[in-house]
Amino acid sequence: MKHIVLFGPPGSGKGTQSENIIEKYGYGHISTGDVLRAEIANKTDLGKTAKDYINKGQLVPDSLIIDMLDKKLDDFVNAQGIIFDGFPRTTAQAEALKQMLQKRGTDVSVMLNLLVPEQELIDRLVKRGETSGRSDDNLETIQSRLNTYNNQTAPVIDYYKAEGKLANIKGLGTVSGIFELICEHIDAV
Ligand code: B4P
Repeated sequence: MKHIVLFGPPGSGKGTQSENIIEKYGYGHISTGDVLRAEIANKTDLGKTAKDYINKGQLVPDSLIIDMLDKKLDDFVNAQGIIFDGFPRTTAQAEALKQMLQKRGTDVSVMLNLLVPEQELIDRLVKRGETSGRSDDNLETIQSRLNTYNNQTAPVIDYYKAEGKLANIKGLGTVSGIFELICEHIDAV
């Protein structure tokens, strides 16, 4: 089973490219952002807690995310592969993922790191904010999300580099062109 970590700053195309990967490869998909938004919509305890962090552009605490993910993994025991979209976002989450997969006799196959210049990220997210209805797609929260990414999430790149699993991908260009690069890496593992 292939385990693909789809990584990058907010707006880098993780959600967008996940859809393409699912369509072509039929892999299972875990987007922690989507799961949290569903929890918020359903007004669960987790959703109520997560809402405040998301609206401030901060990360939801590791312990909540890790528990949530551990349960979710059991949905995909028969999948040919799993895409982790937006997870891990801290080195503690990366370490937890390693342990969760080890417990199931497996490991991360590759980390695909989408590289996109910061101004492009801001432009994409502001544009998405015009129609998405997402409470975190406004300029102030976008700036905060980018700071959070630089301070807490970017170190995850070194974690996977040290494991020999980092693949950098230019995330600027057409969605289909970027998807071709992604496929080359998925097919190579
Ligand atoms: P996410 O839902 O993961 O949101 P995101 O990082 O903004 O990326 P997303 O996948 O939505 O956007 P994409 O790049 O595809 O997280 C939201 C929040 O949840 C976080 O801020 C955090 O608070 C919380 N959270 C989630 N996971 C967590 C975790 N593990 N730990 C703690 N907290 C967590 O697309 C952006 C836009 O760009 C789209 O409009 C798209 O159409 C466009 N686009 C994509 N590719 C393009 C291209 N090549 N050219 C032009 N536009 C493109």
